[in-house]
Amino acid sequence: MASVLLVCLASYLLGSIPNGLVFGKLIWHVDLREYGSHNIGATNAWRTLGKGPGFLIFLLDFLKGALSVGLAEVFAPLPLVMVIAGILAIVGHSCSLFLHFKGGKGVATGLGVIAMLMPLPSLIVFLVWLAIVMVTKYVSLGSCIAAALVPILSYAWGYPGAYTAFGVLAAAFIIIRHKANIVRLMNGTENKIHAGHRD
Ligand code: NKO
Repeated sequence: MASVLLVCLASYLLGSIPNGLVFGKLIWHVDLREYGSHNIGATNAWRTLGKGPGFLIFLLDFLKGALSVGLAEVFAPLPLVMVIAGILAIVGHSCSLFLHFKGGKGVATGLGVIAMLMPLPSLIVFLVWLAIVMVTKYVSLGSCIAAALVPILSYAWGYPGAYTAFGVLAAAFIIIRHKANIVRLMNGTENKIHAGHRD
């Protein structure tokens, strides 16, 4: 029981680390919350700081999700604990202990979680995201559709019910976090992705 609680705490704390904000300020002296979409995620780092910074923030946020599930796999290897660790990492990223419970949208961290839980579906989810972003240039659209695909693929692959339930919850959470993006998509005012623009 103690190990379950420790894994949960560690996952929330890991998720809470605001990589985009910390590294943006530390290395590039830029507060991502003041530019572009005002989000602290990899997309806004790419948009505001450039491709390298965007990729770095993606990798660090991805690792938060992957590490959280990895910790559960080692110290409390039950499907339910693994998905709770994943959810807590995503929630930590979006409702960070260090940012007055504000934060990002949970996409890169979510990909880190599903990479551990369901490697092959996560690769498909990533490829679908990539295709949508390359064709439409709307990252938010790719993220919402890719997230919605997670519970469907989990179910189709026959993963434990807890994984599919995780997929439903995580997808709903991520889509809700994209509310402002969805409004902009419907108005035709959503930003198309291009690297290194500070506006
Ligand atoms: O700045 O509001 P913005 O335009 O930045 O950003 C919208 C964007 C926010 O997300 C990010 C992270 C981008 C990471 C890209 C690689 C991940 C692609 C895989 C997506 C599928 C994840 C679903 C996980 C569900 C559990 O959307």
